[in-house]
Amino acid sequence: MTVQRDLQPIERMDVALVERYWPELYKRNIPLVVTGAMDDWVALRDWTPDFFAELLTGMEHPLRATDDEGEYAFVNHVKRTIIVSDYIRALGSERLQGTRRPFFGNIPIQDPDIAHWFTSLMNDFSFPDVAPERIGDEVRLWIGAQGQKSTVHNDSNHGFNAQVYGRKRFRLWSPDQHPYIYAVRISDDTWVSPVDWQQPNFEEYPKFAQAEGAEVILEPGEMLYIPAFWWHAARSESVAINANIWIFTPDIGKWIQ
Ligand SMILES: O=C(O)CCC(=O)C(=O)O
Repeated sequence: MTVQRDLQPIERMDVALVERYWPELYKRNIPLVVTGAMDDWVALRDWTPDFFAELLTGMEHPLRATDDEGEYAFVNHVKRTIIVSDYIRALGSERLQGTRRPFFGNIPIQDPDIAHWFTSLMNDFSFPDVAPERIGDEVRLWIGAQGQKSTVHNDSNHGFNAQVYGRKRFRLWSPDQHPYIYAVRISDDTWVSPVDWQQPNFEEYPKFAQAEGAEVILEPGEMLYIPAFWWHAARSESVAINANIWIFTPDIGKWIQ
């Protein structure tokens, strides 16, 4: 039987050290669990499913029809418009047999088309003060049910993903693990893997067994630093609310293979 390599833990570091030693950490190019960065976040106290169900009353939004990103990318490329507050209220309920929910995730809350829904939240969080050379950033909101999962992909920017509510499992692989990931390019700058990283089919993807990954389950108040081009995937272990920031710097190009 093929067995996956052991997963490595991810180093933890207080935000004060992350901010102080950022240039060195940046050069090291490894993920970190950043602690203490959310101690003052109003979001950590206030953001719950009920809070968002109330805040987003009246919002309708087109979403992927499945909260399994692998299924969306490779099987069922469909979106449908949902009433967001109904979706949020149903997050804790059982899924109907054999069905998946949509996913109110990857929501660009500064996008002018929807920003008015989120104006009152903008002082509820602040991400670490790093990357002074940044040429832009983007904050996104993710509210999903237990079992929501993203597929293995990478981003051409640095990311900090903050666990605001519930728990989320993150698996990461360094860029040099690319030969074992089977990533395919599905758009200009999006590379994703068809491998189900939680239940890999080693007959179809035998090299995935050699991939050396690291894993953490983020608890509320913890934040994960994902360096640019690190392969990563996530799964909600409970109803989960996350906010993340993508930081763009001039030195990052595109992933090219
Ligand atoms: O939460 C997820 O499902 C994916 C998060 C992610 O890809 C990111 O933070 O860059």
